Amino acid sequence: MMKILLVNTNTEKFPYPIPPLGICLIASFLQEHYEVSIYDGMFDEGRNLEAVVNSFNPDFIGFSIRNVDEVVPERKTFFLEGVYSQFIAPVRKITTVPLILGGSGYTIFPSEILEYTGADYGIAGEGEETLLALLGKLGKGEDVTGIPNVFTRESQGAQSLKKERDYDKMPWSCIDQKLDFKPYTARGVYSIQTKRGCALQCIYCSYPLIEGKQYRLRAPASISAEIEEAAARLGPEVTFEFVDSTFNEPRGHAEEICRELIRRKIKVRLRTMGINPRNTSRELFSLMKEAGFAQIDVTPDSASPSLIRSLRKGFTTGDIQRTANLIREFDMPSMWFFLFGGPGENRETFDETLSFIDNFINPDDLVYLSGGLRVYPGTRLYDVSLKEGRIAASDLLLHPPFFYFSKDSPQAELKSWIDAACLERLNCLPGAISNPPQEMLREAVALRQSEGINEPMFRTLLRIRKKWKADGLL
Ligand code: B12
Repeated sequence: MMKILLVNTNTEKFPYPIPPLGICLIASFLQEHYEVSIYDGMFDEGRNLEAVVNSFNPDFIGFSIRNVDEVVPERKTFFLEGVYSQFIAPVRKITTVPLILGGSGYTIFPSEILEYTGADYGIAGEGEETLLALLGKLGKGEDVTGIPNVFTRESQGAQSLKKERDYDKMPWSCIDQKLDFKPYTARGVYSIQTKRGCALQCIYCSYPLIEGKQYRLRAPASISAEIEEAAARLGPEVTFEFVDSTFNEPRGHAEEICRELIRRKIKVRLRTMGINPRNTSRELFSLMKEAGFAQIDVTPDSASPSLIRSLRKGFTTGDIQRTANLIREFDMPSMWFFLFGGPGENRETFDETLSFIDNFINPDDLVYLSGGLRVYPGTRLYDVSLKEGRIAASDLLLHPPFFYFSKDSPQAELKSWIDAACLERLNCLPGAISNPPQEMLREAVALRQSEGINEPMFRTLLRIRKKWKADGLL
């Protein structure tokens, strides 16, 4: 059997270390045909990679590239520098076997990243079947040009993020059995996907480019069975996190998953990002609460009617108001995310969103306010930026990233609006502030231990922030 080594190049520990779901799914899929080994760079950060390559002696090496930058205009981190210097360059020095790239970050800039790293091949989009096809051809010494979604330094296969195969038939990731999962359990997240694809049309978003526009759903029974088995292995401390772009799309799927978890009486802690206001209902929140959701992220971006339209969010102000009311009714701890500066943003639209925050959002919930939209090739915002002369067709956009700010909400001004809004509202933070002060974190940890508090960390931090304010410490 030929051998492939899959390398997780993500070393980012913020907001917590993310287990490499993508390569674990690929490993499960390939293991029938290849001897697969995973090198997880999250904690080892490349130190033992050369030794692993020398002892495993693979025929192929795949690198998963997830993050390119932080998507924060104020911060200039370029993750690819580390991906290259800690992982790809040292491996390139000691072996001539084909180096193959893939991952969500890679998929946004396939030719550019291939060029930057000097790797041999890249796969845009989901990796399972395409990698199997590529390895098959490489193993037989056949020509690989023309395989859909495969990039070489000279050519690119027709890009088609279409349905690869019924996603439901894919094997499970079993992440905790594929790598040393212990370090991940400190913050305790087992990542799980309930579908692939995003049919929403938000003008700046890369998700449909990465996953395709067509939903491919996993059966709720299979999702619940995976959670049940993993929970039995990992114990009650582990949180299961849904990593779908939007958990409650298409309507009905999230509800079915919750029903299945409830039916099986699985007692686990769940969280999800990407609750879209469009399909929320009393039934959804009631089921989520009963199934064990301890925390959700809500990502409306704006509450201004004209911005919601300009960003093509696909929901109405009525939808977000209903969502906020339901969140309060069910006391579902939530982190809200707003993104200012899109086409048409001005002081008035900014204030419309602020007044929604003041009137509807639970003050015990955390609200992030960010400014500037990262422009990705292939998005509608890319076309707008080109048309407005903000970027040129020759701009690479990989690095440095370009952020769009409307002409009536320029970067410096928007930052001052956001900073002022956050000073007045204790539950609001600028998106650029990623870490709470160390002292606040220490106090939160101590409080949680002494009082046996089990709420989401952000709620404890908010309580301490309010106490500090009352004590004149802020
Ligand atoms: C869920 C998610 C999060 C969650 C993660 C929760 C969790 N438990 O995992 C949270 C909210 C915490 C988060 C945080 C961040 N995220 Co995020 N996140 C995502 C999201 C929506 C899904 C990722 C995912 O798990 N997909 C499911 C798995 C199965 O897919 P996958 O890993 O991509 O793998 C498939 C393919 O890519 C491919 N593949 C993967 N590896 C390989 C390797 C080879 C060799 C091959 C051939 C193929 C291949 O095959 C796999 C299976 O089909 C993506 C957007 C998206 N739709 O992809 C953004 C995304 C990855 N995030 C992004 C960013 C920037 C971040 C942050 C840096 C943001 C920040 N400022 O905080 C942090 C970094 C966190 C960290 N420690 O790494 C960007 C990265 C692009 C960029 N500009 O850098 C993305 C693409 C969103 C975007 N803005 O466009 N994120």
